[in-house]
Amino acid sequence: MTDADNDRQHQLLGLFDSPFVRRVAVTMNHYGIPFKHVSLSVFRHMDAMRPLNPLFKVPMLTLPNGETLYESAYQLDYLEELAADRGLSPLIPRSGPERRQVQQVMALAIIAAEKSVAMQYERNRPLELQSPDWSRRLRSQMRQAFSMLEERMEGSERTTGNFLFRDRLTQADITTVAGIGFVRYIQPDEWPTGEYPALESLAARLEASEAFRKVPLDE
Ligand SMILES: N[C@@H](CCC(=O)N[C@@H](CS)C(=O)NCC(=O)O)C(=O)O
Repeated sequence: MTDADNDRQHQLLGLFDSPFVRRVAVTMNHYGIPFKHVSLSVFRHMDAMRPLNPLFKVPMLTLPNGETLYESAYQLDYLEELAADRGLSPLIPRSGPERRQVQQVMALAIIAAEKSVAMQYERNRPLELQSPDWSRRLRSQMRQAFSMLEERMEGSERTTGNFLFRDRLTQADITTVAGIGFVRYIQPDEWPTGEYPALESLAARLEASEAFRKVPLDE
């Protein structure tokens, strides 16, 4: 591949330990869309990040035409369009009640991820400024969201489903497993091992897939 070809690739900015960056990366792998990963931290590499992304918000996806997209939901929206153009089966149903249902389970996964990221920010503050009440609230919101996902996954398993929507892999599975990966990697003490067995087995299956293995949390 020449330098010019490389310049025309998609480029994804942000560390894979971010559940938002990782869900976009896994989705690109799933659809077979090559991308260059720019592995910079919004906190530790601010000087290198500034000229690329002065908002210091990741993921940021740069398209081959140079356009930049912020917010993982809009990036996934774009990837769904690309997948449709290529005749690939969608991870988010294109219309109707199925679309809403998948999106609402994705919403649970996003709430779980957002709350765990917020807990991490709280932990990064000086000890004397941290609020135990606030952390407790975030923890209980995160666990509530995971419990609701667990309930859904148990229901699916009862009908021998391997995914949140029976036998169909959707973006709800990818986002959920990216969130679980984040908690277990960054805040292992916050993952209540054994409390969400159906989610744990979903995570084990997906983490073993090529799309996930290609985006290790520590890269
Ligand atoms: N809603 C955003 C959330 C992204 C997000 O919170 N990213 C974190 C990293 S996990 C970040 O950029 N943090 C730096 C900051 O918010 O200043 C998305 O889905 O893209």
